[in-house]
Amino acid sequence: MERMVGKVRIECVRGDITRQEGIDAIVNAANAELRPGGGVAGAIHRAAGPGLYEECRPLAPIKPGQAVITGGHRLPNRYVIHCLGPRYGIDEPSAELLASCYRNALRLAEERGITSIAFPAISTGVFGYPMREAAEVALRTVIEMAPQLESIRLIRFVLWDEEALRIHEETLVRLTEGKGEDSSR
Ligand code: AR6
Repeated sequence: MERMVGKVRIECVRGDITRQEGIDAIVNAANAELRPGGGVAGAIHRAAGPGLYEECRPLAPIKPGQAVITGGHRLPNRYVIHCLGPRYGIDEPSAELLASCYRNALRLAEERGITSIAFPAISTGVFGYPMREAAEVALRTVIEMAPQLESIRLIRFVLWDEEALRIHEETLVRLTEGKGEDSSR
């Protein structure tokens, strides 16, 4: 499903972040060292090939809430934006650090004139952030930033399972009620 916030389309889909053909930049739920690791990071580095880690190495380490940008290598996307999410209950304030990930990723994307970006649910795997709380922070942050965005016209959330998709859809509907025109499908 999708909603328009001003000129920006916000979509929630179920899928694999490494298979987002037609999207300029995908976002990595990275670790501080920008190493391959597991989950989203492992999948992205596997799909991108070893050149991605070569490019990442001099950019590490990064802090919770920070984001850095690299090329997409063998991915179908021109760029990867690597965000370090907070470990829930450890890196505090978690909600503020998680919001910073989304804000910093969108800022980097705007600097490059990117028009479309796909996010996974940062911090909701190994880092233990409850899905509903994370969805609230993520969607609220991108909805707040949408009116200021000049190049970005599509923000896609790529959710791994049905439950995560349902939570993001419900949250997106609730947070956009009464905002702009509806375009549910
Ligand atoms: N596409 C989309 N979403 C996915 C995919 C995929 N291919 N694979 C998993 N998810 P995680 P984090 C979902 O653990 O919590 C890594 O080892 C997953 O179900 O990848 O930020 C790094 O090296 C979950 O909802 O990221 C770090 O050390 C969400 O993506 C650490 O984990 C995020 O799960 C980062 O932990």
